[in-house]
Amino acid sequence: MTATEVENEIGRDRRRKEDQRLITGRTRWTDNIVLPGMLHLAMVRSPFAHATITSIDTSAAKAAPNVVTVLTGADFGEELGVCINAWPITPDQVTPGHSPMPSDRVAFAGEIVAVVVARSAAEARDAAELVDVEYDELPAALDLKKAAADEVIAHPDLGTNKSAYWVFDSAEAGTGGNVEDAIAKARTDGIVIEREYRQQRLIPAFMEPRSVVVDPTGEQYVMYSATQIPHIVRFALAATTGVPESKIRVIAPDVGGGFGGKLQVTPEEWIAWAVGRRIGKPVKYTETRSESLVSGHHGRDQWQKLTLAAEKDGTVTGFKVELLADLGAYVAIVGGGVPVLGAFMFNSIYKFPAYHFAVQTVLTNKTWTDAYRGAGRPEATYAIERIMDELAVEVGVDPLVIREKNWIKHEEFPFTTVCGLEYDSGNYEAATEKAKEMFGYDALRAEQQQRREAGDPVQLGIGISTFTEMCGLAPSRVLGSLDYGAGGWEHAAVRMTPLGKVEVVTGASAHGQGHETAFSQIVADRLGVPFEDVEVLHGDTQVAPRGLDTYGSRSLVVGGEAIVRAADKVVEKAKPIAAHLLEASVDDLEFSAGRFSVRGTDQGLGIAEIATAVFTAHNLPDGVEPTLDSDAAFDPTSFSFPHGTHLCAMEVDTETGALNMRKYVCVDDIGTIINPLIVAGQVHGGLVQGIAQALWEEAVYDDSGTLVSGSFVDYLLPTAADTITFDIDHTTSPSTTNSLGTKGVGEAGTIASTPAVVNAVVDAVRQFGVNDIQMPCTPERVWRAIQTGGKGG
Ligand code: MCN
Repeated sequence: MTATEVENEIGRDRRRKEDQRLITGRTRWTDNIVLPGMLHLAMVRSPFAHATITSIDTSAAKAAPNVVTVLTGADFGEELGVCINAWPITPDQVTPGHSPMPSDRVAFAGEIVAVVVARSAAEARDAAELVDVEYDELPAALDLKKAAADEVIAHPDLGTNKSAYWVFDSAEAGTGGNVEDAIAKARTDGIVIEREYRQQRLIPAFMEPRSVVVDPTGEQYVMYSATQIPHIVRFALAATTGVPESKIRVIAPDVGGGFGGKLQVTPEEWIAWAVGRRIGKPVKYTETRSESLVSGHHGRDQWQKLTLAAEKDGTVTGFKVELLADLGAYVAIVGGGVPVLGAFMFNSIYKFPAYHFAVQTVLTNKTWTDAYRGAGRPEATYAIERIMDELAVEVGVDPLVIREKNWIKHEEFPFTTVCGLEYDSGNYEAATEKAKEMFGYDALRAEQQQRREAGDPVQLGIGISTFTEMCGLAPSRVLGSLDYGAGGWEHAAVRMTPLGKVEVVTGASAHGQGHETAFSQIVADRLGVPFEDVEVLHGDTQVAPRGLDTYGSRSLVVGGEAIVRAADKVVEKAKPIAAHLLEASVDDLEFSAGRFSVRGTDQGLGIAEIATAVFTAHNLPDGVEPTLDSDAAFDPTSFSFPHGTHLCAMEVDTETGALNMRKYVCVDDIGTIINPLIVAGQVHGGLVQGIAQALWEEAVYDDSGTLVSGSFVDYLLPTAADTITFDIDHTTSPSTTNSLGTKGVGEAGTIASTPAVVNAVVDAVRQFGVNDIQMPCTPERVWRAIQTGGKGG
């Protein structure tokens, strides 16, 4: 490999090194783990959304073949622990107690009431059917609006469903004006647009169901779990059970996706931990897909009431957002925090002079909600991008014109928004210009006009979404100011081995993002070593003891920068050794492409040779340690703010409501790109998830609180066959908050695409009086909206 190739690792299309083992079945998922004497667990779950447990008879199940025991919440008492809620968003938040296995009352259909321990998973499941639980059904709080009015109480002991009321007001915060004044002025002398949008409930659907193995037989308690957050799981177990962290090892082996859905210390993990400790043998639990859908946490589920005030020319003067957010039956680890994250994004890329945000989080008798890809930001982006289209209609201009009038100009960066966030860099003009060109915007608008005039049964809609998001979940101080339970730093270690290879240890815990490849590229670039010589270790609290895991598109901007810093320290450490071995002064050395050279001579030494010299330690300068490794933790001063412009062309058959996506263009600005191939994969996957919210996915409950869409027959998860080929490209405004200039990408596609698609659908049928269609925009909803002039959508 030449030095030029090494230098160009950043921005290079490397195939993912982890894929070989992931897609050829040569890895070991949690469910593949087999330990001597291991027992298997099956959960008995409530069929009722809300009921008192009057009795549990486990005798028949206990007598079933190869059943070791059956345990209920009462059998454990306090030993079972409680599920953690890490983020009360207000000091007076009403938070129901959350046992992993309640013994008195269930609060959602799917909640665990007993666990069967047997010699095989099949026998455990069969025996679970024999557990006889008597329930007294209670009225269930299911509808979000009715629950917010306390019509039926989800947890009778609390007396209310209202969990927390969290407000941000720019006038009070001193970041902007008074929104009520702006609205009042616009009512007399401008434009006021009021809309109510619904974010339906979604279910994170990962390829590998959740699975956990607990081994209590050694010196340490070892938990293997298909989790995004091994470090947080270890912390939670240690903090709540009194077992020191050193005695707990959590291993997330290769994990088959998470999308936020594995960002939880789950009841199943608590139960497996407690059962393993109680019986002193290794235990395994792997959920079925139906269990995953009903009891893994759900996402979104909001009503958004919006009031936008503007001058007659479309210059926005104020934006008021009132949310109802459904927490489900319990407050999950960041359940209440999701809408709070979103609060800072409703102003998106725009310069709003006044802003007011209020969210009421509400308890219901449905599965608890938490982060799902984007967490708060898709909701915010949807609201603002939908209502900006409405403003354009009111003013009578192209929706792009309204956006351009209100967005932050590229020369205005860094820009402090009405929420008090400082956006470090961006160029909305460049991304939009590029997207328009790729899309053939003017030609498609002309075709749309022709179809309208001709009364073509197939109409064309054009949807726009110009977005930004705050990701790279980090600045610990900012998270602290929001009372967020944990900090946001990330840790890395870089170690050179005796043979000159490199081990990188990261606290980020990949579950499909390709970190091993991208992080290898960073280190190969920084140390000038071949990409193949870098090994990335992660996902095991014994191997990587420090870390805060993967979510919020943070791994590259926070974890990647920690790696850069650790690698740079290794170079600094190697420098005096190189000078000593080369018999030169440190000041005369330069480091480039993996080699220390003495300026003005042809003398030099590769960093790999220095690593070997350090290992033998035969000839080191006095006082120098015989190791070539270092570590670093990074806590950025701000979030990262990727942005982009997405354009969607949608054909709508007005006679049937059938939709046909014709074109989708996205131009994202994620600063410096480490691996374009990985980024393309992230964008594609993200787009499909966002489009799925717009068109297909919805968790539906019946009147009794049963999840009707409890299988993939009814929960419409798209496949590649349901989507088109996306045209993706990038512009580059490097971030100034990390030395690589990168911004996160893991959620961008999901955040941006939902409003682009719904805007396209609404744009196609607006001439029938339609200004909203509830998601998912099924053909039936589209058809009804056309028939009723918007009322049936
Ligand atoms: N990357 C890059 N250049 C950039 C930005 C990112 O090369 N400018 C690369 C990174 O090096 C990394 C990947 O893209 O390999 C994603 O990076 P990042 O944006 O830092 O996101 P995280 O690694 O922190 O991943 C979390 C993010 C989130 S929040 C969800 S949800 C999500 C997602 O990643 N879930 C996923 N992508 C997923 N992809 C898969 N396959 N499975 C999931 O569950």
